[in-house]
Amino acid sequence: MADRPESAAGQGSNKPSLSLHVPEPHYRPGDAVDFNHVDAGEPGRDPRPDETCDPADMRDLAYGLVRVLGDDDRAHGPWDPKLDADTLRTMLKNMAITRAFDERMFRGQRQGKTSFYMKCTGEEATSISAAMALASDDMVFPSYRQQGILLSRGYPMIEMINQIYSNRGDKLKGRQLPIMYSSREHSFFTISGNLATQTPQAVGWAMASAIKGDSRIAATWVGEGSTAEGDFHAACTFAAVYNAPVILNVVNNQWAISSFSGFAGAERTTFAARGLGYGVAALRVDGNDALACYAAERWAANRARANAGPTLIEFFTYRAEGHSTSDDPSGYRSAQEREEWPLGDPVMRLKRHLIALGEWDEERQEAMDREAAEMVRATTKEAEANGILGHGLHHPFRTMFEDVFEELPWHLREQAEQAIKEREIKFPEGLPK
Ligand SMILES: Cc1ncc(C[n+]2csc(CCOP(=O)(O)OP(=O)(O)O)c2C)c(N)n1
Ligand SMILES: [Mg+2]
Repeated sequence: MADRPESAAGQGSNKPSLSLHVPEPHYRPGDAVDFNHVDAGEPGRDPRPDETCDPADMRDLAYGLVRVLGDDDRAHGPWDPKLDADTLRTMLKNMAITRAFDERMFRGQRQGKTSFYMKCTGEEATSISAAMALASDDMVFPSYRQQGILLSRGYPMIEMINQIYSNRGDKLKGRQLPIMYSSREHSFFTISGNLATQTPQAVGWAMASAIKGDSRIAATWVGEGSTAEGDFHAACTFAAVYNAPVILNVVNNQWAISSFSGFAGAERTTFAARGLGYGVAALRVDGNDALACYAAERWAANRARANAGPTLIEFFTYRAEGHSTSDDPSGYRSAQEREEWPLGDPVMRLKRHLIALGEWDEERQEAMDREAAEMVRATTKEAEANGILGHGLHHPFRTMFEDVFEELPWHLREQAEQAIKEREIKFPEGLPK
């Protein structure tokens, strides 16, 4: 205590001096990892209340863990969504395509074809299985790790790659960071780099849908770290007050770049429990269990459609890879975490479930993975014909200022003129190749 500054009360005071708690992750690089502190519970254990349940009557579900798939690869308990084999195979395929896409785009960044990429490895169920439980025209407000939703909704992969390469085919004309897609046709709201802004937007959209007497609901995805943003709390308040038909999905992958979830409050309570304080129904779900993710999202969608209110779902999962291509997790966390993580891999668990049902086998899995990789490879080649990021501007410079306002406001007109003048001064001989 010698290095502590003297308290305001001065030396000799017998009042206890105040101190703060600074969270520290369980493991750092090189540490041996055991996840004994994670209480995964038994699959099939948690009850499934009626969708119109009062949030106060389902409090325990904010502290439990809804799980369906057991170690025996069978579905257990009341949350089993009882999906047919075709739907399960489609889900598995969407996951395989997403994983193959992530692999290829990550490599593309390393090869200098784009500046940035973010994988969702290990978290595929939280977006793909969840989104499959929604109607295809329900409006989604994703963060940057839900590429699986677009791929599941049939958005053309080439459009995604064009956007990542900011090339001639990029519908967003190179004005967004790579991976920040947007598709009105697929009810996929433009991704924003400003964390958590999508949460009040989703609630507002859901409120507007209800005001118009529409039947479409909204769902948003936000990382656990981002729930520390004020926007998330404004979203919860509005959702609760107006009983908005919205689902707030919190993807707790336990890391926010190099900050572990403790900095967003994970040491104190669960992320699902945040909902209870607002009077919002809350579920805590095994995010690596595709069936549980589907079942929870469907429960919340049914609730919203019945005008029974919003739901906050915490998907408990693990970010298996780095935050992005700009990150190196070996600098701040133990490499053993990924291997020791007790809830496994969502793709492998779903695969084994289908095999246990007699509806799948290793040969078909291998063929599907090969096909997915080949499809991504061919589409990448096709997109590369439109150019790659490193090869200069693919859209005229002035387009940077267009398409947001119907008429360019005066301050942007001034900015545009200034920017063009600066470029003329910098490159009097014309732009470099
Ligand atoms: C308002 C704001 N603050 C900080 C950042 C920088 N930033 C980008 S991603 C990120 C981590 C977010 O972690 P989390 O919400 O857990 O999502 P995850 O990346 O784990 O999916 C941070 C701090 C930002 N983009 N916006
Ligand atoms: Mg996170």
